[in-house]
Amino acid sequence: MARLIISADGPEKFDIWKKAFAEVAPDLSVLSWYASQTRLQPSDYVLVWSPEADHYPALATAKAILCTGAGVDHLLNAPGFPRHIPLVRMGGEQTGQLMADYVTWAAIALLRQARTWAIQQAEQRWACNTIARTTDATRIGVMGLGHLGAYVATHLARVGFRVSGWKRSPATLTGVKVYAGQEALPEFLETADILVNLLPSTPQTDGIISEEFLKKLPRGAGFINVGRGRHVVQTDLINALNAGILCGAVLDVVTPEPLPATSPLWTHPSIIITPHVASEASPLMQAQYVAEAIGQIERGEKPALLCDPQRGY
Ligand code: OXD
Repeated sequence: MARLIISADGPEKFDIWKKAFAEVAPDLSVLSWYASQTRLQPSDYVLVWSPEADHYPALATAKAILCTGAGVDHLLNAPGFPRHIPLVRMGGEQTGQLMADYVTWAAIALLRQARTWAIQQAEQRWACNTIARTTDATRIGVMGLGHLGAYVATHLARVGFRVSGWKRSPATLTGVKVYAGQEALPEFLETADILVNLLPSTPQTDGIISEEFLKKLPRGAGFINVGRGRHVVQTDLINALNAGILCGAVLDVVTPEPLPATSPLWTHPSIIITPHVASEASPLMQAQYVAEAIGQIERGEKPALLCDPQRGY
């Protein structure tokens, strides 16, 4: 029987995880990382989010590490993290659906300038900002067409947006015009009334969203960040909003997290902030995904979201 040691979310959440795994994978033996009797064996799987550095030597003896995050940059970039151990990112149907729902909400919030309504409500002020911008007349560009990006882009196309996507290598996606490679990036940006960032965080992509970059979008475009805060040069984003280069931004990820109370992002009249909550699937759905990935590894198959440490995601 395969064993899964849970370190994710600390000792307090272990019972929730245990119950979820008991429901979807009763054959899996589930133990807490924090129980004094738990000793990691080389055939063990470990579920983590952001383990302490002093966990790394033990993690280096696991059969595979599974992460509750869709992004694993925080692990791959951490000095001493055992990059040689197979590492699987979070995925699954519900993770994709939640992200697609979030981005749809954020895009419509940008179209209708929902931030203005929230400000007016806080001030108890009735002022009509009727804006006749519709989904079918809006071009939305999804940057990063990995597991989540592809899910989001096809969903937005079903909702009625005019959708394009950008990735490093060519691909086909139903209802989505795909731009591939560095040379196609300017054209992709020129045609995005709303830009959605879903790139992985790597040394090549960190800081990519600068004022210069945002100027390549149609003037007054909207921006949604569900990738990483590190992708964005924060002062450039604020400058772009203040200069009308962007009409608004919805940020689920920022740097640092949690965002300090002193950050100007909190109070900017064109920014909506959410606390990195776009796509966290329920423990049951995450458990199901993890159990499936473990099953695949046990059968000698390769899980679809197995990381390539060289690539960085
Ligand atoms: C992430 C996540 O990796 O929320 O950002 O899953």
